[in-house]
This record gives sequence, structure tokens and C-alpha cells, in this order.
Amino acid sequence: MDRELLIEAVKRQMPEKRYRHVAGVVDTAFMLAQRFGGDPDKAWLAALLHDYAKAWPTDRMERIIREQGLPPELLAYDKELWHAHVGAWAVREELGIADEEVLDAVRYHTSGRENMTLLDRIVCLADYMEPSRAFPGVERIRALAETSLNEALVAGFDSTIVHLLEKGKTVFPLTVLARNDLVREIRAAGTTIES
Ligand code: DGI
Ligand code: FE
Ligand code: FE
Repeated sequence: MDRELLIEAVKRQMPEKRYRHVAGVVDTAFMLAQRFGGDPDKAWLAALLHDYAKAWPTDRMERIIREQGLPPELLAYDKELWHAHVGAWAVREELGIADEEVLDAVRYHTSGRENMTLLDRIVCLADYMEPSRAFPGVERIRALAETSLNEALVAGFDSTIVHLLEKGKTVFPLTVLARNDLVREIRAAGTTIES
């Protein structure tokens, strides 16, 4: 499917305001891929598709999780997590997207996961910092992203985790694993032989 048709297919799934966010993630992911040595074409595609199912009704997402063999444990956690897995399933089914790297980046864009690929990281960070995002801490994330993909992403996950804790909500285990993994990677990168 060519780019224009994909864009039209994505636009049909969501209100105009949500598409403006998607367009911001597309531009940001493309820029981050160039900055950090990722594949700009895959970043463009994964970013375009990342919120494909975001505006779908909850009961539709729940049915797909149950009937299509998606991880049933999702149902015990915040509904906000569902659209990522459902979206990855849907773009394969409805748009014929077969690139597993792109599908994973869509699938894990909300929760993160252990051993995130470069593409996972780019899409997840772009989602946090695209220009229309405004939440406490977003400026720090943007500043860190000038030089460090991992440090910016940890700041993003930290802000989400703090927000969830303050609201008394559950935290999906993959988010904790993703965050710890990145912290260890940052630490290892900063460790010299002497220290
Ligand atoms: O779909 P978007 O709004 O663009 O952003 P997103 O896919 O990152 O969704 C983030 C929402 O998910 C955010 O409001 C927090 C909520 N959420 C609920 N539980 C968890 C969670 N996010 C993460 N990372 N981990 C959770 O356990
Ligand atoms: Fe999302
Ligand atoms: Fe998003």
C-alpha cells in the first residue's frame, strides 16, 4: 500500500485531533531516527500506525484481545494499554503490514518492554515528546532527547510511572522491566574500567 493510502486508512480510524498527534509522532520519529541512526522509513511507518486502534471502542478491543489470542493479562490492566496490542494486530489484518519490527514497535509503544529495539525506542520516545504534547516534564524529555535516546526514554517512563502511582493505578510489569533495562544500559555505558 502506498503512503497516501496508508495515511487515509489511519485517518479513518480516529478524530482529526488524534491524527494531529499521530502526524507529530511521525515527524518526531523520523527526526529521531536520523539523529540516532535508526531506519527513517520504518520509523515513519511505525509512527503513522502506532495509534491505529486508539479511538476504537473498548468492547471491540476487549473482544479482539480475547478472540485473537492477544495477551489476556492486558485485561487486568489499564484499558489505555490495549490499543497498542490491538493496533499491531489490526494493521496486519487490515493493512497487510508484515514487517515484524514495525509491528513490535506498534505493539510495545505504550508499555515498552525489555530489550527494546532501536525502532521501539524511537516510536515510544516520539510519542512522549511530539510537539503537541504538554505535560509536566515534557521539556526535560525533549532536552535529554537532544543527546540521549535512552535517558530521554527513562524520563518518559518515569513520568508515566509517577503519574500512575499518584493516581493509585496499577503499573503494567513490562513498563517496569523496560525502565529498569534502560537504566542499567545507561549505567553500563557510563562505567569505565577504572570505576
Ligand atoms: O496513545 P497515546 O495517548 O498517544 O499514548 P500512550 O500509548 O503512551 O498511552 C499512554 C497512556 O497509557 C498514559 O495515559 C498512561 C496509560 N497507562 C496506563 N497504564 C500504563 C500506562 N502506560 C504505561 N507505559 N504503563 C502502564 O502500566
Ligand atoms: Fe498510544
Ligand atoms: Fe500516541
